[in-house]
Amino acid sequence: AKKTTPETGAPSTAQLVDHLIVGAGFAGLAAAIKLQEAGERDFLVIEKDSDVGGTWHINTYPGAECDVPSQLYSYSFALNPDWSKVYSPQPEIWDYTKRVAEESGVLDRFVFDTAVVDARWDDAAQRWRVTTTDGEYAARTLISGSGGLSEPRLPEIDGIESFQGEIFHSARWNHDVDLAGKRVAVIGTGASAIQLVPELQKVVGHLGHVDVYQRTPNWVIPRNERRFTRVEKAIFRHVPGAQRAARAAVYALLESRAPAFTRFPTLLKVVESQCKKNIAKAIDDPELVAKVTPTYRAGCKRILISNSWYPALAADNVDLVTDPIVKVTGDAVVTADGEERPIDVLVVATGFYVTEPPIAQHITGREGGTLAEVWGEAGMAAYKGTTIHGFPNLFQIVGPNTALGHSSMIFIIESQVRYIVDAARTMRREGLGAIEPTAAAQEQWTATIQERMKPTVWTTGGCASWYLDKFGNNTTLWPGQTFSFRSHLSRFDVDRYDVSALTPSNIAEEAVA
Ligand code: N01
Repeated sequence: AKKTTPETGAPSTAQLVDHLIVGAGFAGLAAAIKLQEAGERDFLVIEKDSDVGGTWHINTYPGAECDVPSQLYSYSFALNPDWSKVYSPQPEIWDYTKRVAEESGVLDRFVFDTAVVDARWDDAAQRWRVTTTDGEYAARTLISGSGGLSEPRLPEIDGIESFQGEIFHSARWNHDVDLAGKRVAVIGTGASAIQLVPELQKVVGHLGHVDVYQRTPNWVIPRNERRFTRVEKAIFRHVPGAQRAARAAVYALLESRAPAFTRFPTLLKVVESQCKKNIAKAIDDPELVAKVTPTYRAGCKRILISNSWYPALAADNVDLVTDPIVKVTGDAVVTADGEERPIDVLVVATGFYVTEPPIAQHITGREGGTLAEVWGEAGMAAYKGTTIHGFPNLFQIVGPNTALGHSSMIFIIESQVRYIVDAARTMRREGLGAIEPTAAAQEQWTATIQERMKPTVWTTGGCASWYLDKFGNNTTLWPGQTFSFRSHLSRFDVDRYDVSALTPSNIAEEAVA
């Protein structure tokens, strides 16, 4: 990786760069590759961790796999004929991102183990002044691919800091802890927990025990899992168009489900009956059946897929605890019914900061307020989920209302990256130093989205979820088909932006650099 700071201290001047990309996950990597292809070669990628892969590098808990079919969970420009299974395991996805990064020839512009400390828009220079843990940059555009689900949220539970055993979050798995024979508590029953508990149940063995603390049950449908055969892989590799056709079929199937989430939530009853069958197959105990059966509409929270979750809960060495946790002591979890369950290890699978993304605290816009302050007052909002009024030349990949409950985020990421690359081209062609969506454009976009949220299952389904912010607005999901998102972002619509020409002094600054 390129070093920008002498070993002995900070540089006297910031490094000028056209595009500074934050994050080396699927989003940042796609931005780097596509900017390079477009001839925008002056970019750097800043990554706080030690490798590419983002969430697929960090989340190494046992059982970590993708719940989107592998055919769709890859870049359209780098299909992978070698996926081992219908749903890929985490190590394979991480390897894929490493391979794509290497083969695309962008890796020499990645700066690892470096975090953004502060990013401020300098209106006079028409640049982002960015301070990192390893040097300073002055960037024409700031492209944030820092991830929607990247900062672990630890539960606020009385006494949790006094726990004397090992404690870790699902997204920061401590592989040094030998779990065989241990008494382990898992707090949370979301997408991460349902993958890790069945593995944990096996690892602790008959001498160990797992207590799973559930606040809200999820709808969990069967996972249509199988390995790809050698013949299939050979066809994907050698028959032109075969893998693209398989991918298109998966895409069409997933898209056909979108209207049930957005316009016709009663259709999701079908999912509920699938899930109830999934429960009945694995669990006999009527009390446990009642505990795991949700009372809200399927889809209101993310629908989960697993064949091993219910069997794990029914196992002899697992207890599902639904009494609310009141406190954690030095060696036990205490629930409202007065039960105290002793444990050696505490795993918190309690999710992420989503509607208050931590990167927003570090980004200061044209008016001097941080993005966290602006979003804290009114909720997250961005024009087309990507650009933000008051924050010129900032592009947020996986920004507000871009996440999906039904399909692959990589499709969304590629749509946003196309828009960003077109913006960069437009700026260069038209000699623009700054672009910023007008307040009216952003307000109109946000109002339309919030209107479209009204009939969706996320609003009407009768659950509390991380999709909703403190005002009760869904500022995370895209309320429609993914192809309509792509079509909205098919070209950079400069007419919805306030623009300013590159100033002569700034052109001179570039010439010197
Ligand atoms: O986190 P979550 P996650 N006391 O926020 C509970 C993606 N993902 O890491 O439902 C007790 O969904 C909380 O309870 P409740 C995917 O998009 C993808 O599991 O809020 N419990 C919930 O059960 C997913 O949606 C894959 O009542 C507390 C759990 O903790 C997203 O990541 C795999 C609590 C948190 O669930 C997040 O999933 C894994 C407290 N104080 C994740 N606080 C793929 O396969 C929270 N909870 C691609």
